[in-house]
Amino acid sequence: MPQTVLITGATSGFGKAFASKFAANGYRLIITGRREDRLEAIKKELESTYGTNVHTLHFDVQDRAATFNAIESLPAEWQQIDVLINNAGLALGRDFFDEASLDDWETMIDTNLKGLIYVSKAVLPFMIRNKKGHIINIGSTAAKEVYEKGNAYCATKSAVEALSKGMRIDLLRHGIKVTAIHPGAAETEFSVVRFKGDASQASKVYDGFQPLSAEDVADVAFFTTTLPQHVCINDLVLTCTAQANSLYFYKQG
Ligand code: NDP
Ligand code: 8X3
Repeated sequence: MPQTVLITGATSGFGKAFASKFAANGYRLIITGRREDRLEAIKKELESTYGTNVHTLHFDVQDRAATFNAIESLPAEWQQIDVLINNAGLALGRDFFDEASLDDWETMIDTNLKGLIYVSKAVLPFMIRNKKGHIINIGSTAAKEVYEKGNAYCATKSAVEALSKGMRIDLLRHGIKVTAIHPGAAETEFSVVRFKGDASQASKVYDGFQPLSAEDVADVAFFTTTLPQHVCINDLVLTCTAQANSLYFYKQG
C-alpha cells in the first residue's frame, strides 16, 4: 500500500508544491483548502500526471467543527495517514503594533495556530492507531527573529515553533515524528494575500534578490520524510542564499 500524506493549504504555494512532490514520489494525497475549484483541478492534474489517487477535503481550518467533520469523515481506506503537513497559513497586513487591525490578527491566530491545532488533533487518532506518523509544521524565519511590523504574524509562527516542541515531546510515546520547517522569503501568493491583493506591493518584497521557490521548500520537506524511522529532523531553517535570517538580506540594484 502506498504511503498517504495529508497537506493543508494545498491550493497554492508551498502546499501545491508539496502535493506535486509527494505525488511524484508515489504517495497518495489528501489535499485540503477552502478553494474547492482549485482542489479539484489539482486532483485532476496530479492523478493524470502521476497515476496517483487524490482525495480532496475543503474546509476552513479556522472552523473547528468543519475541520473535525471533514477529517473524521474520511473513508476507511484514507484513514492511514503517514505524513501530515500543517501548512495552511497566512500573514495579513504589515503594520505597526498600535496601528494594525485586530481582525487581521484574529484571522492569523485562528488560522496559523488554532487551525494547526484542530487539524493535528483530528488526524492524530489515525496516527496513534497506526503507532507511527510524521507531522511537519510549517513555521517561518519569522518564528526565529521578530521584524518591524511583523508583530502578530511573528507571534503566531513563534507559537508554531513552541507547539512543535511540545508535540514532539508528548508524541514520543506513540513513535510519531514532529518536524518544524522554517522557510525564509519565498515567492508564492503569500505577499499578495498579506497586502490584500496589491500585487505591486507584493512583488516589491522580492526586488533585488532571488527568493526561494515553493519547489525548493517542497524538496527539503520531502527529504525530511525519507529518513529511517529512528531518525527525525526536529527543527530546520531554510532560506535563499541572499537571506541570512528574518532581518538580513543582500539585495542588488
Ligand atoms: P499561499 O498564500 O500561496 O498559500 C497559503 C495556503 O493556505 C493556501 O492554499 C490557502 O488555501 C491556505 N489557507 C489559508 N487560510 C486558510 C484557511 N483559513 N483554511 C484553510 N486553508 C487556508 O502562501 P504560502 O504557500 O507561501 O504559505 C504556506 C505557509 O508557509 C503559511 O503557513 C505561511 O505562513 C508559511 N510561510 C510562507 C513563507 C513565504 O515567504 N511564502 C515563508 C515562511 C513561511 P485556500 O485559500 O484555498 O483556503
Ligand atoms: C514568511 C516570511 O519574512 O514575510 O513567513 O515573515 S516573512
